[in-house]
Amino acid sequence: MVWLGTCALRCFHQRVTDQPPEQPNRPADSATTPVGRRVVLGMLGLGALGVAVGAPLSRTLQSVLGPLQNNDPTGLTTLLPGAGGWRYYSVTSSQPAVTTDSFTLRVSGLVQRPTTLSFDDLVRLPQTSLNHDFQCVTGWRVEDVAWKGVQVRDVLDVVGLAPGAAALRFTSSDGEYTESLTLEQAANDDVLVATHLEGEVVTRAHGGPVRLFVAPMYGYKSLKWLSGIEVTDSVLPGYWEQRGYDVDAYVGQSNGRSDPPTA
Ligand SMILES: Nc1nc2c(c(=O)[nH]1)N[C@H]1C(S)=C(S)[C@@H](COP(=O)(O)O)O[C@H]1N2
Ligand SMILES: [Mo]
Repeated sequence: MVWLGTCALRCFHQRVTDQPPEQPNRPADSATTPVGRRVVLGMLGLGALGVAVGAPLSRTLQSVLGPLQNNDPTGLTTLLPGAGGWRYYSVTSSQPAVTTDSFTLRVSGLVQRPTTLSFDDLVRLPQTSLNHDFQCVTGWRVEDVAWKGVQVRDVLDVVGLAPGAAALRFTSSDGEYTESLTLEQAANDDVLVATHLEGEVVTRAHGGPVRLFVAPMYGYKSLKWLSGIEVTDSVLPGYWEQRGYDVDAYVGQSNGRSDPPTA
């Protein structure tokens, strides 16, 4: 079983790196789906193993998997401890250390008033709370997560759109990860600059103090450690989208997957 779990991560690694970066948006058939059924089954096996044998072997497994951590381009390194099904993802090996005091969000590009917002500025804008499942494209889901933050469209109201504005490019203080949305997608009620998760300021591991939450789409759209929103004239594919995942990432209607709708 240990072997199975390790293999699953390796297979996942290989499957993803096999995606030619020069072919974004490849249709996801069984041969090219970024994350295949075998991998999901393997991951289930890994999870079940932890449950079946308890902590000591999990720790052993962790030390076996440790060396993979910085090499796994999926960023999947560990299950977040005690976190109800959440996995920890980062494509970088270190986590940005941003606090509510040091946090800034630069909103720029095709806007009338380029602006830098602090954490307190965000808290003073209209607040939106909602409960919604979080679904990763590799198959795991955390149900009924309590989110709070500012709707992206309320942030855009602060800066005002300039002529030609059509899309948003999000950047992370990890210096690597990027995401994108059309303005139309970003205008939905359930697309948040999230400051709170389950009633607390978003933790560092979850991309805090401020991350994106794009409720209708797969988890990779919900960029962690948000540091910038640039208004652009067209959609610039994000980190995983340059590696074969769909730009329009609606749950159950993209990436060749048929997950039941999130709620
Ligand atoms: N900056 C950054 N944001 C990211 C990622 C990442 O690797 N780096 N991974 C994405 C993916 S694939 C998922 S499923 C979620 C995971 O969020 P979590 O680490 O809070 O579980 O974050 C998304 N946002
Ligand atoms: Mo994900």
